[in-house]
Amino acid sequence: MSQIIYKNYIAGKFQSSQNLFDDISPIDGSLVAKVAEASNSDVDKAVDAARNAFNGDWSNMPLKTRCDLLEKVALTIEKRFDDFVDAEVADTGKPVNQAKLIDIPRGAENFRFFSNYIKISKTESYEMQHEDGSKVINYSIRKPKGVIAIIAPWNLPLLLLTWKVAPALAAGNCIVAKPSEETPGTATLLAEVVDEVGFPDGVFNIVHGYGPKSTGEYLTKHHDIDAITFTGESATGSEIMKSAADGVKPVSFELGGKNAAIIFDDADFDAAIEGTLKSVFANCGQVCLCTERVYVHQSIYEKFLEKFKSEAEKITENWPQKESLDFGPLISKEHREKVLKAFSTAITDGGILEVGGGIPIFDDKRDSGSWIEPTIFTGLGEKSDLIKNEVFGPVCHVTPFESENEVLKKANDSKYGLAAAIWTKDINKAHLISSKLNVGVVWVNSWYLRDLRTPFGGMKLSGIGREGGQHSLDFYSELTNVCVKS
Ligand code: NAD
Ligand code: 6OD
Repeated sequence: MSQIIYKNYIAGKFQSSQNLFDDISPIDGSLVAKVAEASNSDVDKAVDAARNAFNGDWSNMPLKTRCDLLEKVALTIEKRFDDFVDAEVADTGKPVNQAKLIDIPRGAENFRFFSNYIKISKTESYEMQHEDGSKVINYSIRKPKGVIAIIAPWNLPLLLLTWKVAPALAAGNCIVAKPSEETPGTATLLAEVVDEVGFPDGVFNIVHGYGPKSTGEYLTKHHDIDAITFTGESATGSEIMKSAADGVKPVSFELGGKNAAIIFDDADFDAAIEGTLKSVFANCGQVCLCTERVYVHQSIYEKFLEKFKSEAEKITENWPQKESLDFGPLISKEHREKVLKAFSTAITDGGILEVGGGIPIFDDKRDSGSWIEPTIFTGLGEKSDLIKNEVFGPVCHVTPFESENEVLKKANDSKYGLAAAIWTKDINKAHLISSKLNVGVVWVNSWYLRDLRTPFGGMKLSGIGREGGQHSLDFYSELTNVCVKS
């Protein structure tokens, strides 16, 4: 079979590059594809193409025509559903079932949702009276910002890329997007879809490459972009903010988390076990919303820990195509090194390894992949590294608590503020605790239930701004107020 090359998509054309880098499968370490690293001059061409398209066809296109194109993108992703699933699974190793149920349908839905949402979005208008008795009307007009630089991560590659691309395009912007170097596949397929659907050249550009001293850094420092939207690590967010500073470019950041789950003694026990297993181990713990700190009321702590451990031990690690697979590998061997380091630090700090902690042995090609065991720790103090720092792997620490005040204090004692899950049948308690948690998203008796109209994002090191519905449109547009005296 001939070697796949993932090319850049610039000004409506697929282009290779002098530098090709390897896209490696985390399943078995095999080569998935060669990827064309965009040079500085490729990024310049992409930004120029986006600027020309913005000044030309795109921002002047009637809203309905623009929205029809976005809807066609959703339909074409659905038409090529299996290609997208295969590419996402090859790059990430995630279970096929997960790619089929979450990643790819949500990738399509992001386009459909924003294509519809932009049509019902509103602006403000106010009436007042001038002192001379005449009427004054203020109204605001929404305008696209221009050229948006998009930097995306590897954990939910299509879902998180399109979560930014779709509202940016819907609002009338043109984009230059850099997917993660770990997961270039579905972004390249998305470029094929955009090409097939017939967008004007330059509206949508994909540039591949690394972050620091490569495509990502050059793009975010580019003088001719109008805003930067980024999802990834908090430390990378800090670097990108520095890149944005000289041009005072607006930034929208979805960053890391160290999310708590709080299980009260009146919770539906089985639902709390099932939900917490999902929130800790989904996508091999590589979702920014994953729970890494589990606080359980002391009256049910022993029972909870025993059941939680026995269910975690049943998690199966298999080839992605197998129905029985619950759990894929980590994204890379480098990332696995970081996760294993967090485990060894936890042990040095006095943590008790309750489940997992190592690398599974398969005696087949998967031993060359980046698999890891689902892992549970107990016994650590609140100041230890495992409780304080994001691991971004399939691991949590379980701690007993006695009172609401105590657990609130512990849950809030974090430099992050992304998400939390609360498990209780007492809805008044759920409302009260939710109002006191310093996070952007709280799930009550559930986890990762999404309504795309709601504000999504984090506080503190977890991000800047909110995305979703009106919040996305607010970032991707500027408002002009018009004051009319009659
Ligand atoms: P990362 O920060 O390493 O990389 C993300 C992207 O940034 C990649 O495309 C990378 O090439 C690029 N990049 C890196 N350095 C750059 C630089 N100096 N300038 C420009 N671009 C640069 O993140 P990751 O490892 O891909 O993703 C995992 C992290 O992302 C975790 O911390 C996770 O919590 C976070 N995350 C947050 C959310 C959220 O919604 N809050 C969602 C997904 C992931
Ligand atoms: O579901 C979403 O819209 C979203 N932004 C999820 C983020 C997941 C983080 O890994």
